[in-house]
Amino acid sequence: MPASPHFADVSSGYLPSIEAKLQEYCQFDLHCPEVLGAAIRHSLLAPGKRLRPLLTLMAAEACGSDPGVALPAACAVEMVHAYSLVHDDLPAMDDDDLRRGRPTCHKVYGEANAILAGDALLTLAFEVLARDVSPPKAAVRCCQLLARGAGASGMVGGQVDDLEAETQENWGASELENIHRRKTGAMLEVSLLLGGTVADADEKELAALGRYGRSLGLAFQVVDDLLDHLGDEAALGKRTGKDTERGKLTYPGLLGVEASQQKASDLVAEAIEAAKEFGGRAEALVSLAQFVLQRKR
Ligand code: GRG
Repeated sequence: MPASPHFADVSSGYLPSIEAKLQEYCQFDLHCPEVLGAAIRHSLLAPGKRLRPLLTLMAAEACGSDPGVALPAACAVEMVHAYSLVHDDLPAMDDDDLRRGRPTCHKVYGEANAILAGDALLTLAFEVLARDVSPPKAAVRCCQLLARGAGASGMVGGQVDDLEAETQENWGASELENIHRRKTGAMLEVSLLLGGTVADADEKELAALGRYGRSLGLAFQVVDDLLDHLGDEAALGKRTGKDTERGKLTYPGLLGVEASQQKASDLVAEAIEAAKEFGGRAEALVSLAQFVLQRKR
């Protein structure tokens, strides 16, 4: 597959509007306690890659819409993602000190405030969708899709099984795939479906976005496991090697490094194939898929 030197250029066309809108949504009125606003801003405005909001804008564009129309939905997805990272870093879960190159939310603001900042980010996402997506029918559909992707049968359920996997010695490749399709993949897929929904995509387009998202979501996780295994903490902005330390089920652990790299490459090729449905309008989605394979953070 050809290299993707252009992803930085491609994404720079979308990122400033995402950052500006996230900033705008962090201007709370006087009813928000100062420490809560600070904890939310610490987590949401930290330098993440913004892959999920990028997917939302790029999906809307692939379906023929102005990507700007998808900004509220894109920010809502990033809010849910930020909440999941804050909660995942807590001592009761992954117990991490570093995230996005900064001290984790609970390290700076304490555990109770970190839990509450996560709760507030999750609820803010649905406020944004309900208020800022139009027409109302699209807003309702976006709320439903995001709730399903983030909830018990999606990200939260995947996280529960991921924690459970630490004590299940006979779980293998199919259990691992099942975990990651929900824990990580569901949110990546829903990011695309929200973009398609605000662009009023037809069934065929939504199905192609779903195929792209499912393949990309799993590829993203295989690469995430590889990055944790091969470990460059400075580039990643978080601790590495933790999965192996805890005896977690991972792709390099199960398949080895080379077969995992091949699996990620095959999945990205599948995603790119699905994006062909959109012809030239999916150039950005193709570039993002190549970036996922080559990313170092
Ligand atoms: C706590 C309900 C709950 C769920 C947590 C998303 C998640 C589920 C846990 C995060 C732990 C983790 C490192 C998962 C691997 C894949 C992943 C989601 C990585 C972080 O996403 P990136 O790389 O991060 O897109 P940035 O910081 O760039 O946004």
